[in-house]
Amino acid sequence: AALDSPYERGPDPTLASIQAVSGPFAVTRTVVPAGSGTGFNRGTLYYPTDTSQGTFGGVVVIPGFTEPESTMSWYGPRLASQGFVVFTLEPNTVLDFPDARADQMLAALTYLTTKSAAKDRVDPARLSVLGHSMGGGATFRVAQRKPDLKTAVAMAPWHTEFNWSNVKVPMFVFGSDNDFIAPAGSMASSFFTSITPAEKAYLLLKNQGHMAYIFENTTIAQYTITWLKRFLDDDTRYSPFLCPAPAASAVISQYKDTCPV
Ligand code: 9J3
Repeated sequence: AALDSPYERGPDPTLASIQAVSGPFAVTRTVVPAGSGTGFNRGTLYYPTDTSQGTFGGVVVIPGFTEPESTMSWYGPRLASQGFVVFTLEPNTVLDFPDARADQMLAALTYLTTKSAAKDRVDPARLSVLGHSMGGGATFRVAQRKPDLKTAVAMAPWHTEFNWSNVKVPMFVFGSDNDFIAPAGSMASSFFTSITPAEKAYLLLKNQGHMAYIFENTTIAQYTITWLKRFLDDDTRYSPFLCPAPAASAVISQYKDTCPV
């Protein structure tokens, strides 16, 4: 197909390709030891080995309260194999609150684009963040503090602030219908309602709890990949997988959007 976006990467998507455990790109994994940069702890880079298609969008990933990096490791190969440079982080301490995690993600974005082993493979103008729980709260803070982010993905976000009306970054927000730690009604849904980008979407997982996001899950992967493709790569080949919005199903309790995306 003709390239509608200069940032399109990989073949035309199908439902099978966005649900697949691995995408079309072979992936390299590189450990980033503590002390590699300032403002964050340590982490792991996952990036496509293919250097023939230009740069890729970059995504910094952080887990939630008490969770080590490993709880979010599954996003590394899953996203990178679709054509993204992914940097999963170990928080400075697993007890850090959301705003401390936001500081770490911002520092990690700078490291990723200026010093990391993937710095020549990532486009510094196309960056995103993704986080679970307190990492999801951190994701809202990063979107607020870095309005030139192309997009951000928050999963069962937890924060003590509820009004994010000055966030203009297109965000995808996940909630879980059985979350008693960061209840979706008061957190994910409220935060989602408050943000004011032109485009945003909210997916309430059905029969899932707070920890759903630390386990490999087709629905979570599918919508994360599709949203990142659409907003980090400006790849409208993925729009039909977002709009019209998916109906409620065995895995989706509710979906809210601003279609057309
Ligand atoms: O990151 C999270 O799982 C936040 C939920 C939490 O345990 O908050 C308690 C202060």
